[in-house]
Amino acid sequence: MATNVEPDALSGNKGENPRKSARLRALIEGPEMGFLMEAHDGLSAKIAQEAGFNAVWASGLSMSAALGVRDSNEASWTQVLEVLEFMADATTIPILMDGDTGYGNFNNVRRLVAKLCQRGIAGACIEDKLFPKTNSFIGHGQPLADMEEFCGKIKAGKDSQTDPDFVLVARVEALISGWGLDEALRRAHAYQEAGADAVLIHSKQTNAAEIMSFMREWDDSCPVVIVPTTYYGTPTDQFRAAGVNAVIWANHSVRASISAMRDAAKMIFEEESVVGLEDRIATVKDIFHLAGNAELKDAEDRYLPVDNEAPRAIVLAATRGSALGPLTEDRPKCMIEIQGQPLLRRLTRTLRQTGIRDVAVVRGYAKDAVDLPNLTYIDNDDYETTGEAASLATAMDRLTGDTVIAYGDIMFRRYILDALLDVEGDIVLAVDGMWRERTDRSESSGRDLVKCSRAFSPSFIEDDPVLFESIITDMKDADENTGEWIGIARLNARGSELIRAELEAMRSDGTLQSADLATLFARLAAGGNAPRVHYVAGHWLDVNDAFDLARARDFL
Ligand code: SPV
Ligand code: MG
Repeated sequence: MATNVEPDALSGNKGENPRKSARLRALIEGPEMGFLMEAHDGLSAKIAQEAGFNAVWASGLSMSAALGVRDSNEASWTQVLEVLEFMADATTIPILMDGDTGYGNFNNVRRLVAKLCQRGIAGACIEDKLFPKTNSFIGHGQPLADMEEFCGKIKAGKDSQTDPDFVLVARVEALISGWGLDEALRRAHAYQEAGADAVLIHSKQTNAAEIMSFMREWDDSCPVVIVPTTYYGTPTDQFRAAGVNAVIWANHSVRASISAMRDAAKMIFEEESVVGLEDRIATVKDIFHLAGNAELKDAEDRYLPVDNEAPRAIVLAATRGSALGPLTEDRPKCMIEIQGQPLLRRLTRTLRQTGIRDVAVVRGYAKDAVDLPNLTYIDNDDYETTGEAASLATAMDRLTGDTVIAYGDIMFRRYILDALLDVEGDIVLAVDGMWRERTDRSESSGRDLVKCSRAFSPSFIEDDPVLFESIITDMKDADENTGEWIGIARLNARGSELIRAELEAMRSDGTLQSADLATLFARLAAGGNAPRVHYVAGHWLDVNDAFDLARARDFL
């Protein structure tokens, strides 16, 4: 990889200016006290950025914990590098890496710094202890590195950076190891003179007294960074007043996640259910949002070849379904869950199983509640005053080539669509020849009943095409040639063209607004372009009321 390439270009965040390293430098050197939030993987780094932080602390303790190992260099530096790369790809804010002791001597630091620059990591912090390191909060009086040897590491690191703004922070452990303030100051000065861009003065006291003493004595020859993990009770304004340049919240993300994961696992284990948990944890949709799935969908549209052979689908889902009462107060009926999954998801899955990838949904009532991923949405904002034909007209641009039109409130066995796709004809409608059995029981009686050129019989063989003739508007006209259109139509390129033309004609003569689709088909039939009928015998349903909902559950 070339040096100084912004790795987050991979996730679409191209050409951030100024570079991350320059932004980290400004955060540490600037007049305001800056903050860095701990992260330990791509997700926690994103969450730190989402919260508003301008920089990430890639904590050794937290990355180790997240990998299930100890903060004792048990994860190799290249394994840590891999974690850092995910974090950098996932965010646009700079990352200061916890480089522990530099993973060896000056030579290891050279290679580490060069690699970090290559991967777009803005800076590293190395500490004056011995490899393999031990976390500063463990034990007492850990041995310190020889000061001269550590200065050599700093020089080697600075000489190896290929990014001019890369920030090398030297961490002074003298206070933690019990060497006292004078040794801490002596080392801090030596490290600054060796080329460190900032010093991190660490303390494990439960109050900020020794940090404040250090700040009083410090001559400001380079910025100072602190980590108030144990002296968290001190208000940050006191650090500001003392001249601290940056504060690291070093492990709070991993600690928060440990508590949350523990609670969730315990509850699920004990209750053998997630019911009590569901409302308290992030949704799966939130995961998609954090992962940037919308960007991937856009990229698919830009880069994946369009399969012109595969039919597309338009799902009409603008109506509320008021007969379902409170169930459709905050969502249209297509989003009502049938055994845990919205009707629309079940429908789109059936469409996809037959090879239809490109699915557009016309929304209207409570449109924000219709938000399943990987669908294209078209809005009919006049849904209250318009009907199905007007909804379809909002998707006019997509009425090209092979297209399936479906109501958003239906469920059907997949074979029905498979067969429909195979029937020849410009416009083919799936019509239930056994409609009487249905309408005897359902309140939807009489809706979408159509007169066909021949009657259905169970032993029916579609040799001669059956054609759509007219709509039944009065039940007394129903006879043996009557069937119920189930709400699925298949068009080929010519069929799409015919429908487009008819919709335009309806727009011109003022009938578009209130017409339903059966009226559209009747107009086509009257004009000599009768849709073909493909008879089915049940194995589908639509959801209009509570009775239908019960049937839908049985249907599964
Ligand atoms: C880390 O976060 O890994 C640190 C800070 O090095 S501390 O744990 O306080 O040493
Ligand atoms: Mg550490």
